[in-house]
Amino acid sequence: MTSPAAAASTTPLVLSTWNHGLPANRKAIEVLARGGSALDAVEAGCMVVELDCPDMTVGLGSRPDREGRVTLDAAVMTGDGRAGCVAFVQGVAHPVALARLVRDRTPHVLLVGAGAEQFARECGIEVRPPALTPKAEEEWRAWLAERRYAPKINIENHDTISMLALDARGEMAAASTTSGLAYKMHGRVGDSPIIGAGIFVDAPVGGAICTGLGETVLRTLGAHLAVEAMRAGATPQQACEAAIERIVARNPNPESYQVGMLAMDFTGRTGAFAVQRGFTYCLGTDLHDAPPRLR
Ligand code: SD4
Repeated sequence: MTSPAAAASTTPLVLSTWNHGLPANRKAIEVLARGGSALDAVEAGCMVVELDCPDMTVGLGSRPDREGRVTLDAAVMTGDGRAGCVAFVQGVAHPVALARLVRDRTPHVLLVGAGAEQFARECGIEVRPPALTPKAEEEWRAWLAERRYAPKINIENHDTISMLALDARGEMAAASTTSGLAYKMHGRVGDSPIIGAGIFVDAPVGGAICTGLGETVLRTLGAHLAVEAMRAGATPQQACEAAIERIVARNPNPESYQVGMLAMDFTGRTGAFAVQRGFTYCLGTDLHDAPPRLR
């Protein structure tokens, strides 16, 4: 079932996860104001955080996995269903740009590891040797002393940048880029680079993006759940709530994890919901707290 074709909004709109969504949104708004596409906007916005992420959860400055390697995941998708994703990539400063090249230049959707790095080199993108920032190295060595793996909610581990934008042509795009979870197993990939899990967009319905403990979202294809709820007539807010409800139903002990969900439809309505308190998101240049499922 497709929702009745309400007129697509042509007022540019940008929605993104966490506090670092603010600089990302500012960049995306600039791109849209110059006539750039929604895809250009989310790519440029994510790149800002890839270069400078004070939370050390996006880009090459991130905390590493338990072997001391920073491995990165990213994805882009447009409303026409075209998508590109990279996972388990090392040494690439802008995985979101590489994901876009997968979408634009290959017949594939997802490239991983050494193959994705080889594709980066073929596109003229530098692949740097493995390295940690001094701060990441110091924290990792301190972690090694105990080797206790306990993801913490809202801090340390959970600060992917995911973005949704609607442009003046009424087109929508989503993107996400992350280092995943700090001290994860080597080879672990989360929801962010998986279409339907971390991001999903489908014209003329809308899009959804997630952040948080990726395993809970992978088990339920969270972003796809929210978009399908909108297709069935839910508002973006109702869609986020329905998707979070399903995630909680399928993943026990919700007090032990966080998932934040954002959605937007083609008329420009938005929604936000999270498992727990503490999920901040940015709509345009405003920072908000998402309502939580657990009060
Ligand atoms: C992951 N969902 O790899 C990502 C992490 C995240 O905010 O969203 N952090 O599981």
